[in-house]
Amino acid sequence: MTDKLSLPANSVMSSTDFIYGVATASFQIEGGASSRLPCIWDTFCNTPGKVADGSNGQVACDHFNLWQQDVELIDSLGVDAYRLSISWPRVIKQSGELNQEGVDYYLAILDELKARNIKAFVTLYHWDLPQYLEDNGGWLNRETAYKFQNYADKISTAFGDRVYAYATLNEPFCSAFLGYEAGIHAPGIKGKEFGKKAAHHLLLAHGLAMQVLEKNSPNSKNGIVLNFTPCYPESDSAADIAATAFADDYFNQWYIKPLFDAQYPEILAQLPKENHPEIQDGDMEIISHAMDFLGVNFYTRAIYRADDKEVFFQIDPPAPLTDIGWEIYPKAFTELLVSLNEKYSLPPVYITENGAAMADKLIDGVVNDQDRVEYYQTHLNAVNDAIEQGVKVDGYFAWSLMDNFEWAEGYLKRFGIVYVDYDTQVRTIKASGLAYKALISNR
Ligand code: GCO
Repeated sequence: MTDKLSLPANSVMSSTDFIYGVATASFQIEGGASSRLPCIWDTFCNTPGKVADGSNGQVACDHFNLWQQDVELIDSLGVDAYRLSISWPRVIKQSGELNQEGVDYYLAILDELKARNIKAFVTLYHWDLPQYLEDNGGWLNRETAYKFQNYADKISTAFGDRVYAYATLNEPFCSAFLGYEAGIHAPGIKGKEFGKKAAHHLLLAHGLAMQVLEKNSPNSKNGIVLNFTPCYPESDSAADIAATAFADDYFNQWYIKPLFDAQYPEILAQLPKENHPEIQDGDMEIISHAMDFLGVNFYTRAIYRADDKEVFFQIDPPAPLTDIGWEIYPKAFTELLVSLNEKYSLPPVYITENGAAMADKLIDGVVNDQDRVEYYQTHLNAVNDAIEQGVKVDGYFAWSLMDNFEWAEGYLKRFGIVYVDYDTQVRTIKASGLAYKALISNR
């Protein structure tokens, strides 16, 4: 085990041009729920049995009130950039007009970041869909894509030149599959006939938002953030390999291929008609709008075997596991980046999330999370390996700045490089945070 993070001196990642940042999302940290409209995660949290610890986002890390000290904390880590998301129900009224109070909240944060020379990476949609839109069908309703375009249009106009990079969506796979097919994330809808429909409207929303971002914010870098869980076969058998390729198309390529190739993976033809997305003329052209960057989130891989009933079956991940049960397998990170670079003509890539939940203990004011330091070291190495194999990666964001509301896991899983005591809201930089800070300042 090491308590330091380091990279070779001649690595691109050791240059001051390489952007290091920390990431958060509005619903996971803000709280301040009474000064915004309800979102689908409020409703989901209020449904018994949906969130492991029965918690919600009413207070979270109270970042709504503590944002000034949190920006100071971010600055104290010496990072180049901060990735945050905007709460749609905080900034847009049900009428579709801006809610100036909500906008002012973010303007103050963005101005403070600018004053401290920290680049703002703004995500427009990190899963907190206004509940009134869900009541109207949510992402199963094509209309929601146009509502998103209106939101993107208004907010990017209001933000002016304060934003370094805009991501339209965070992880449309999670919104579509976990939210509308597996039903384990908000809005908790379950059924194979829904997932790809929701995905299509999300991707359409992305393309429509790219149009207005390009117009309103031509100087920012505009793109999307996708998550990937690379798929590996359990054995070398032809059946396992074929099943794994299907899973990869279903979970991963489904969200990237339309962006670069203007089409869905070929497995579309194998899906029952009732599960197909509703594609209208011109949609794929809108979806494949050119982007300035691709954001890649990576945590783990998945292993599959062939299954007679379901095509593929995901086996339990082998050790070593993080505290959330995800296998630690950094090699998949390198292989993912290299394979995406081979398959698609990628714009520059930012690693917009990478990190680990660990069973942290605050002892005498210290969190000695050497396991997380080790995770970061091996994954930074993996990104470096991909760069050496020709992938253009321009930055890396640790997920997360601080412990926060981990969706269906509530507050039970800690991903931060800063520890949060939820009773007192005291923040304590963990050993991993100190190591990250040293890595950045020693460049
Ligand atoms: C994500 C999510 C984060 C999660 C993290 C760990 O974008 O997947 O953005 O919100 O907290 O991934 O599960």
